[in-house]
Amino acid sequence: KVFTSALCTTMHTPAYEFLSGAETQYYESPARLEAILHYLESNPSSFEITEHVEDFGYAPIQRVHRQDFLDYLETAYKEWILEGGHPNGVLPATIPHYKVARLGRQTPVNTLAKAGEYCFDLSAVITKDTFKAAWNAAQVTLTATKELVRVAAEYEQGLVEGTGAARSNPPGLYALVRPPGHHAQSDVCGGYCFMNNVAIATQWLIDQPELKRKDGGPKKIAILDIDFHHGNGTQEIFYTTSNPLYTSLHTRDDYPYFTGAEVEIGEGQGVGFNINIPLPQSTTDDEYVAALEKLIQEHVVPYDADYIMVSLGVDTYKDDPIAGFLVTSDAYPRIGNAIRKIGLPTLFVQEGGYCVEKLGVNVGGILQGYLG
Ligand code: Q9C
Ligand code: ZN
Repeated sequence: KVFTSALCTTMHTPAYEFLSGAETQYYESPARLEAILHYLESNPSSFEITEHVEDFGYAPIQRVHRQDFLDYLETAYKEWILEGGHPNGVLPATIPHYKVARLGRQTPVNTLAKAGEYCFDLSAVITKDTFKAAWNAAQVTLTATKELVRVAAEYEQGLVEGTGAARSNPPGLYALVRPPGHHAQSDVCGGYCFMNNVAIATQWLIDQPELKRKDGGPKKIAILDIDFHHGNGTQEIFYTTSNPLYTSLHTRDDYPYFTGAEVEIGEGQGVGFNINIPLPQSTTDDEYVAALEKLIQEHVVPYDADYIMVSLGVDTYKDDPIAGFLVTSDAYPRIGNAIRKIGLPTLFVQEGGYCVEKLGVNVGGILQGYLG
């Protein structure tokens, strides 16, 4: 079952961004979602699409993001325009680089300064409706997560009574959303991401009082981040906790450049619950699938989670315009199948992937591979 919303394609449409200093089209575009939706709609036997979105309000978002950051996201564009900013949207001019910040780290005086405080790069343009778009993506993801709880309970019941799906056919749902989330930290946006959809949904699952493991503790979640880029946002949000487990396959030789090393293992209670597996540029199908299977066997399965959250990026694809792996469309069903073999109820949440012509078949390939 696929959860999405028309608002994902109508809201938040910056015209351009900067890549290697040059002005280019904004790659994180509505056309991405339209392409995926079109593919899924053309395979109605596999996918049921719903635009039903529940309103979970502000609380689950506030559990993950700082209020001053959220206030900034909500008000930045209006203030930016009043201050004479360009209508394309808010981007920082000065980011408090740590070498400068050690001299002084004063309170930002206007929106251009706040942009540096709350945004870490030049690829998260805030437009008139960016806050609403990010809010909507979070709500769609939460709606799908609530449904995951329901189908997971049915699945468990079926396993116990031996009536339902076998362990080899765990339920899977998909939140088809934009803007993506995994680069958004608790108090800073970047990398096309404003609110961290996967983190918000994961924390919501952990917070549900009626959802308990047999030992009485909260449900355990393993996050599997298969976007080409490292999910610095999700890592930061959960860096000091043992639930969820964050795992990521990505390259260290590209954006966001400064995070994603294997030595980033977590802190305090979180030590051992942050797993980064960097892969070289030009990684191929077999190399990628082997790394994924190893990650699953060595880290995800032993964690003994109740649910899997997949940060589903297909910017691993060989022709992605901003990435550098050599993964072909043949690999995506294999990736989906490897995730299915974990045997746990899974929510796939859309992150990156910018080769619009192949997004449908690649995302669809993962989902079909999961369904078996
Ligand atoms: N030379 C996601 O896939 N700019 N974000 C990259 C590369 C930002 C990617 C510049 C890329 C962000 C969700
Ligand atoms: Zn990405």
